[in-house]
Amino acid sequence: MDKQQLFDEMKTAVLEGEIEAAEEIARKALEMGVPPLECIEEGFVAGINEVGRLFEEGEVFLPELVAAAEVMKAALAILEPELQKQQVSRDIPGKVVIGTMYNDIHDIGKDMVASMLTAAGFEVHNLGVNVPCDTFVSKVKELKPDILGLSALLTTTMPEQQKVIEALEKEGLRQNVKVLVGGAPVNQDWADSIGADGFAENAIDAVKVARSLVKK
Ligand code: B12
Repeated sequence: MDKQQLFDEMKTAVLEGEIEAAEEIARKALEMGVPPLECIEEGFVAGINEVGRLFEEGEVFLPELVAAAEVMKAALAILEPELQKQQVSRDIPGKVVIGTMYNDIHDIGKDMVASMLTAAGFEVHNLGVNVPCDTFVSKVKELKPDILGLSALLTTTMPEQQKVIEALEKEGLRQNVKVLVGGAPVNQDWADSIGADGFAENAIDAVKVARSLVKK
């Protein structure tokens, strides 16, 4: 079986909500020496993006979306430890606090960012999902991170990113921390308009941007 066939099977497993098939193919890919990041990006993420497209077009519904997300999580549970093993670096470039905005429960992408940052050596504190603005602020006070990562997957939760930035300003904490925003509906224009310090489109770019933010 070649790599493309493996990736196609991963995509199919996500589309069909097949957890066991996904786990099996993820393990097989690792045994064959396929880099875990390639499996995530070319196989599983491709699958979930396709599910998102079908959902938008009204061809699949919430239960399928939930099933696809569960498959994705099961596959990531196998692939991410390998990713971290392969990429661990010794220096600690900085401390990151990351979470998904209030009223938003999407965490697959945010956890990938957290995982890639951990793999790149950052000390990462993952606050989870549905994080209220006050919690972000109090964690910045308590943990004094170099970077605060804010993830929004819904257009309705993007304004929460702005709210957190404003709250940090109000508390006199804004100068102490770089704010990095992301999530599918977020873009550079939005990041600029709310006064964020950085935006990244995916987990790989997130590491690049995070590195450049801690250098500044
Ligand atoms: C899986 C999924 C779900 C799962 C989430 C499971 C989970 N544990 O995360 C479930 C089924 C629970 C779900 C629920 C809902 N969902 Co949903 N979901 C998706 C779907 C298909 C995929 C999201 C995903 O995981 N993508 C894969 C990851 C790898 O990509 P990602 O999240 O974009 O993350 C990458 C980047 O954005 C970036 N990134 C992410 N976070 C951060 C943070 C930082 C700091 C940085 C730098 C970068 C970064 O890096 C990541 C890795 O590369 C998307 C469609 C899509 N294609 O986005 C819809 C989607 C986001 N959902 C949508 C909707 C509408 C909903 C619901 C409201 C549905 C409903 N009627 O109930 C609920 C919302 C519940 C809530 N309050 O949050 C809409 C949002 C529309 C909009 N404009 O707001 C979408 C776009 C589907 C659609 N096309 O209509 N969903």
